[in-house]
Amino acid sequence: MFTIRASLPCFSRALRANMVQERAISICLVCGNSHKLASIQAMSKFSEKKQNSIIFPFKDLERYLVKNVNEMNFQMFAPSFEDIGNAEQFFTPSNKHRIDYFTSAVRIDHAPTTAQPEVCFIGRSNVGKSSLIKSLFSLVPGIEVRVSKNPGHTKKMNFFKVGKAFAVVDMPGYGYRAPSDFVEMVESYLQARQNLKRTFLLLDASIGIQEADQIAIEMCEEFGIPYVLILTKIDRPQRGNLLKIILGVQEVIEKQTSGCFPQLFLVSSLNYSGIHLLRCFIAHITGNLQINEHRSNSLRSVGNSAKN
Ligand SMILES: Nc1nc2c(ncn2[C@@H]2O[C@H](COP(=O)(O)OP(=O)(O)OP(=O)(O)O)[C@@H](O)[C@H]2O)c(=O)[nH]1
Ligand SMILES: [Mg+2]
Repeated sequence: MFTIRASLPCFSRALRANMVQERAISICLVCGNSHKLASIQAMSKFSEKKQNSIIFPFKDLERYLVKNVNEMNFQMFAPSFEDIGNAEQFFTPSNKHRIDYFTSAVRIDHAPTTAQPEVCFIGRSNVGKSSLIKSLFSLVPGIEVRVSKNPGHTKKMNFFKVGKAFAVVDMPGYGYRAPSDFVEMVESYLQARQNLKRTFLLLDASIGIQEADQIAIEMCEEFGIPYVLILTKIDRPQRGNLLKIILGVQEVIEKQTSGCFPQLFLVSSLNYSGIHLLRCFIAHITGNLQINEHRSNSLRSVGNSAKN
């Protein structure tokens, strides 16, 4: 059986060398005050160009791509502004649509039995999983998603309920300071969870695919689960480096994967780049949002190639 654990010692050394030595400060960020870019409505104050570059971060970069790069895969999921606005309602709480932290589990048999479709976020510790979920839920006053500068902060599988529409699971990270029961917890979840619609595997935009990430990709392939790669913290690298990383990851997707969605998603939880698009994607793949027919065709063809 595949295991991430085999790579941990060497991964841990590499990561430790790269880590900024920071003291253990745990930050609990409570999303009470909405960021000026958190909602489509709030963004309407900004120019169309700015809105476009926040919603479709790849659009800002495509003019720098050399001509022989196939841009198709970068734009497979390209909903309209209207679709994106419609998706936002699923991330906006109301009396009839409550969005909140639900429960935590350290074993698959302790996970809640829910019928709703579920999506989960996996990746190296510190890659930004909890921060991304916090940004997705930034329109929910008082919801608590804990993020930390310290790797290995999230120790359990944390379940968030999004009304009756779907559930979101924040996973512990692999690599440095991963919980000792990580493999048993996460692998069993990924293999056994019947309502798991999509797994989002996060990669750091400044680093790209590391050895442990490669193993995680192979794990998703072996399990036959549909998954999507996301580059996090795209606010950090310089444009040239970001493009290099994007092309490298895209090449891995094309050449080494079959269950991975062809389009790489780019996000920054700091400035909301790509967050609205990802909300729309989640609403769509959980079966809550219909989008333009010709676009959803390309999605369906991908869904067919993997467990859905
Ligand atoms: N600049 C920048 N920093 C980010 C971004 N996303 C997360 N961070 C920072 O990265 C650090 C780790 O974030 P978390 O969201 O806790 O990472 P995680 O993947 O949940 O980590 P574990 O729970 O330890 O596995 C924190 O200091 C965040 O503020 C981003 O988009 N841009
Ligand atoms: Mg976390």
